[in-house]
Amino acid sequence: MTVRARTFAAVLTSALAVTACSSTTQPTPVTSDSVPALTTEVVREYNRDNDAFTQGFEIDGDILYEGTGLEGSSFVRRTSLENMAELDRVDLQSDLFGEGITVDDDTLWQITWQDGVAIARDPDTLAERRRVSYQGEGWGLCTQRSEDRLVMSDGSSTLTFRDPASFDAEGTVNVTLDGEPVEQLNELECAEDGSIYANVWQTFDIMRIDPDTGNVTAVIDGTPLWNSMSAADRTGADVFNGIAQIPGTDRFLVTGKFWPTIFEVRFTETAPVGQN
Ligand SMILES: [Ca+2]
Repeated sequence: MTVRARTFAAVLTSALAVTACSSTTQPTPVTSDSVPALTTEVVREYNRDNDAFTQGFEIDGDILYEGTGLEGSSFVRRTSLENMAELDRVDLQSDLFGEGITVDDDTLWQITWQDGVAIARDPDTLAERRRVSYQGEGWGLCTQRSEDRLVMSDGSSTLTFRDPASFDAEGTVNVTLDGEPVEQLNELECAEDGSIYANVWQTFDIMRIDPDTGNVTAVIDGTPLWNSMSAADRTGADVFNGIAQIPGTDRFLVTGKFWPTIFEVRFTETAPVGQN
């Protein structure tokens, strides 16, 4: 595993071992008086194998697309939303570390962490069509159809807009909360309401972002999802990562790296009685 992959798991593993499931050493949720604090209302849970180091998570039609990471074990796959059965899987060449994925019409883009390579694939077969190169690191990726652009994160507070055909950079926006940069933006979701949702690496926070200003408009705390998993399910699980809006709904699928659970959630101001 890489340093990046190892850190969170080591922190949480040691925290859980020492404190016997105390939450005191878990990442502290970011709070702000200026934006709503949202939580996760769980609608449904899906169990699955914990073999996915989830980096990219997106739904197109009735297909859940997922890209995973780590050198030597990165893959991209298509899963049926109806029954969560895996339909197709293609491994990345072993020296590439997969990161975010997104589908723009007839192209699935898959980026890589430090390889500077973006791969364009056929979304129906996952077959590789071509590659382009880019500068810097690749973390998260999503498609803003209304703006005809891709949005990409690189581990900093900057989001880069890209042409969906050429992958050329067309501008950036700096993401801030109360005027302060929000670093380590990871997996992205371009939501139907125009917002961009972003996991923040090594936390249970999801930021809702206005892509025109970069302002965070809400902070979502996913800690209850982690706390709801059994100790066995947490074993080997890594950071919270992966957000995919279910088209036409206010619901999202969220998960984490090597998590054995996908949670179908709404982001709500307060969890209803009996939830979380
Ligand atoms: Ca996504």
